[in-house]
Amino acid sequence: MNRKIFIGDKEYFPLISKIKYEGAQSDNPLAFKFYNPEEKVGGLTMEEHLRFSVAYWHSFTGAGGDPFGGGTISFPWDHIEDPMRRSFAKADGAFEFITKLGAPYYCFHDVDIAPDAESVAEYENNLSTVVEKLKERQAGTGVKLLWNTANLFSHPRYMNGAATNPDFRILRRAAAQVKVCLDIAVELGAENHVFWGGREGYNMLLNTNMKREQQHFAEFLAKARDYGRSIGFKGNFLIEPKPMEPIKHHYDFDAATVIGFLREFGLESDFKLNIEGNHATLAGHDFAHDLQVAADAGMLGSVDANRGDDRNGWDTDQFPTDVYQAAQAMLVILESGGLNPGGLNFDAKRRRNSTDDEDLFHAHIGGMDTFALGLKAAHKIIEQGWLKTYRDGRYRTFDEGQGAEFESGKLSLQELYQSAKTETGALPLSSGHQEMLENVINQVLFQGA
Ligand code: XUL
Ligand code: CO
Repeated sequence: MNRKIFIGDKEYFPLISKIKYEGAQSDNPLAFKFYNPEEKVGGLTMEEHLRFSVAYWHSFTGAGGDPFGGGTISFPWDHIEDPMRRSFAKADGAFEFITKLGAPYYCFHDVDIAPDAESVAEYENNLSTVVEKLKERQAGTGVKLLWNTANLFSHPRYMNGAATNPDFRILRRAAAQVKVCLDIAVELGAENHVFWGGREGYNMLLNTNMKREQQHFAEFLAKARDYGRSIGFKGNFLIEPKPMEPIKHHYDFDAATVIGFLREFGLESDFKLNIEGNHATLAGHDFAHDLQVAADAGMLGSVDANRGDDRNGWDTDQFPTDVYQAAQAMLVILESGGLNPGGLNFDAKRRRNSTDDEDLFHAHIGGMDTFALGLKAAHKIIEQGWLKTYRDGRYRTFDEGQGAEFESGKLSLQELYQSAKTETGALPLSSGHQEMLENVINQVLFQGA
């Protein structure tokens, strides 16, 4: 058996071969226990449902630095001094990893794939050179681009924001970056394009004209939309909500805030949401809550699949391992019709003490197995139908009589008052049966145990 996967002229992860599905009984840590890409769940295979994506920044660029210490993780291309040659090697290593893992998609920021530069011309030149390479690698491996995005938050020039910067010259520089990134999206066939407003917001209100900044933000997004459509970008534009970090208050606070913003500025038909688990929890919501808010508005575009730590309020970007959370997330996703053309992007990083190459594989294998279990559980719950029947039943008083009249707008407050007045005695208390539902979810998850 030839276990080598050479993407370029060198194998970067020679100790690891293609990750296979071996089933729940396997004791091989480098095998899937639950994610079987070809297995059908309902009408689609797991691969088609889950549409996994690897994040270039965490997996091939982030070395594990934190505010208290530098990087701990080394990559096989670190020793290459020339930045362009290093980017090429990184691309080869990335495609080798993604191919060995068997993820169908990847995502990147502009400056993850190529060296940044002060001048737009040099920046564009660096990117387009690496993009040629990525295009070849996509064609050679079949790995596709789920989304790309412009990093409008790392460079010092963006310290006061990009599209919401009080200095027009910074906004204009950010616009140039987005223009280049949209050209790349078309060139590489990206299925979505993400905007994460990492520094779009404020650190203090005293120096901020919030209204003006938000108008600028909307205008910036509208012009990006117009340009993208004019060059033939057909995918979804996605806004990724996050309440805070790196700055005190982000304008894209959570799903509900972003939906209100998009509707206020007439952007709701081109923009959808990219919901990230750890961003939802940072905003004080369950992951499933923000997914549901987006889904209810018809704006659930894609998902950054990760989790935080229950006992702190940081964006720890951990790989998802919690099957309860994954099952609840998949329930919302399946009920809303699935993710396509979005996907499940692992915006997640291994811990900085997970320093072996193998750890990068373990992290992704765990995330993929977790969502495979979540998918199966959610599908079973939907197939059994009891949850929907139960949930619908709670609203049965709105299905007929005055409840139905109220729903269709036919009852005035005066009529509600008159009718309520005819009631005598205490109204019934209807149980929400919370523990019963929790018990049935356990039963679905562990039926085979
Ligand atoms: C940061 C974050 C970003 C976006 C893309 O918290 O989630 O990586 O996903 O810019
Ligand atoms: Co993210």
